[in-house]
Amino acid sequence: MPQNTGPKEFGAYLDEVAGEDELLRPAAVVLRAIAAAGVEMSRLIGLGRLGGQLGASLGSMNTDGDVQKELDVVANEIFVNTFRQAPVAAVLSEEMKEPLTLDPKGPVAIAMDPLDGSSNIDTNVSIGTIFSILPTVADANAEAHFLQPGRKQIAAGFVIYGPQTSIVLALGDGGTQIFTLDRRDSQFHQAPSAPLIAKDNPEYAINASNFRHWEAPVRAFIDDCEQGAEGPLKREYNMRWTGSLVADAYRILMRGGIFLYPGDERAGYGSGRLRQLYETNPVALVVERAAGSATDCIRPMLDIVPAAIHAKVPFVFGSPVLVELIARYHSDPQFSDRAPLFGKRGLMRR
Ligand code: FDP
Repeated sequence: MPQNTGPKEFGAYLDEVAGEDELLRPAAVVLRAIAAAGVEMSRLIGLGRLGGQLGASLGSMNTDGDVQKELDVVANEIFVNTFRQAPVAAVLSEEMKEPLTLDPKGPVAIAMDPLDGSSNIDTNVSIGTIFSILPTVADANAEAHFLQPGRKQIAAGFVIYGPQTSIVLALGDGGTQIFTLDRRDSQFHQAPSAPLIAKDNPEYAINASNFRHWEAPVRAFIDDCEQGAEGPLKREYNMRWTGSLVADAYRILMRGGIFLYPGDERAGYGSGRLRQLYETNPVALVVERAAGSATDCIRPMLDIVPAAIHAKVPFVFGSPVLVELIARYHSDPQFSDRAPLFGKRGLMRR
């Protein structure tokens, strides 16, 4: 790890961390492209409705069956075009059914969600671009580059377009760093300190409207959080759900807590809603590198071999104490069994 010699401009940081490494150097080229496209996206999103109907539905669907918004498609074009100038073998995007081969000899492949949180475009809530850079697999087809566990990521993170536009980045062996766009010079500058996720903070984020669809351990955990100091967890919990993964992830980087998008019983939600290659894996890497934990409720997210390029996976991340607690709700019946025996612990509410 290079010595931290103080806040840096994004490009200078990339040069320092990448050095002469044969994979980090091309990754750095891709990251510069992401930063440039991020400036363009930030400007476009900042115009809001002055820029046209960016949140308007196009009537088409993405790979997941979500209705595509104009900004989803524009974002995809902006990023794919910028990668054409970079040493990228293939791009996988939420907006494209198949990976797109660019430079077959390129040493890296990139998976991305060009516009995450698109249901929030019109609401002026932070949205983002999530990216994951992987080394290519020799003599393999484009899909094989992406079907590697998240631990293989050379770099990953997200650009968040909010009151501040920032890049949250984990590169190489370095920790997670944040670079904020200075709109005066259109450059990203390193934040004075790296984010460090609090070991514990009783604040949870989950779409609680799905309570009745969740599996028993998740219902039990949220039930216990809601009971506060009078319940078995014996402390007050706070709840925050932005409904935009990058915004919820950024908050957790800043002050800890736990995020959950578990599998549930709704059709198509057996493994939750979030896609492994361009949502959970990159967020898991920045979370782990900032001293947090990330799992599928039980297994470390970064160790899970993706089942398919657009596979979904249950996702839990945040303060290690809370991520461990949700695993115990899954493994130890004392935590999750609401049978009368356990009712004696005062866990029965419904
Ligand atoms: P969106 O559909 O607005 O793009 O994966 C996409 C995502 O948002 C995440 O950003 C967010 O965490 C989640 O879906 C919200 O899901 P719910 O609508 O089920 O709450």
